[in-house]
Amino acid sequence: MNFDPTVPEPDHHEAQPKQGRAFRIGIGGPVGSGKTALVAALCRALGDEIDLAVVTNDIYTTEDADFLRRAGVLDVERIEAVQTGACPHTAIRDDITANLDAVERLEERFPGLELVIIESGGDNLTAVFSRGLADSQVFVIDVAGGDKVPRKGGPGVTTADLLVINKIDLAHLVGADMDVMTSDAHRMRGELPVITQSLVDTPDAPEVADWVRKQLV
Ligand SMILES: Nc1nc2c(ncn2[C@@H]2O[C@H](COP(=O)(O)OP(=O)(O)O)[C@@H](O)[C@H]2O)c(=O)[nH]1
Ligand SMILES: [Mg+2]
Repeated sequence: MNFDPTVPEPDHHEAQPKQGRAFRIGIGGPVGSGKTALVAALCRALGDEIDLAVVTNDIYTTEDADFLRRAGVLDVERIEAVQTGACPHTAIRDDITANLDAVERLEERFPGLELVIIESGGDNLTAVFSRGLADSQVFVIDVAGGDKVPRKGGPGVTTADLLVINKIDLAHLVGADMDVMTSDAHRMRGELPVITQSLVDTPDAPEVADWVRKQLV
């Protein structure tokens, strides 16, 4: 089969008009790269200034939603969990109704809602959000996967509105060369932004929080 992982699958949904509803930011990336930790960081950093809520996507459980509820970063009423079944990719790309329903429940519950952060279940480098679900998307990879990951490409790395290279505190332990990783990332992405961070060193993800603020103006 002639499968090219750098070419995104077709998007069957149109971008939605943004007036009169909360802005939606999708956070995708491989399992374990730090998506839930980033969501928690953004809730801490932005929760007091932005009326926000979160949708998590998990394959069989509500683990990410449970983690966020336990972490106490957001009122539990502001967290909705979607269970995606075997293919987490489908729920953010092809059949997005469960996610749109979750967003709608949050908007009904909080009429002034300004931002919904949607965390994908995450499978691999090919998972990206439909533009019908996310207005803007962040792709999170980590250094533990090795410094080759950005140059492997895939639509998440090449097309996401923001690429986050997370866990840079671990770079020296896994022998990942940050210069190689960031220069490859910039080469693959052209003008699109790249942020490197460690949620251990900067638990409130200040640079990503600033990027989110700019999305909302
Ligand atoms: N050392 C280090 N660990 C991190 C960082 N960010 C997240 N983690 C840890 O990585 C693991 C996976 O994170 P999680 O947010 O659950 O990943 P997800 O599967 O992408 O949602 C957790 O144990 C986090 O505490 C980081 O910047 N540095
Ligand atoms: Mg997660």
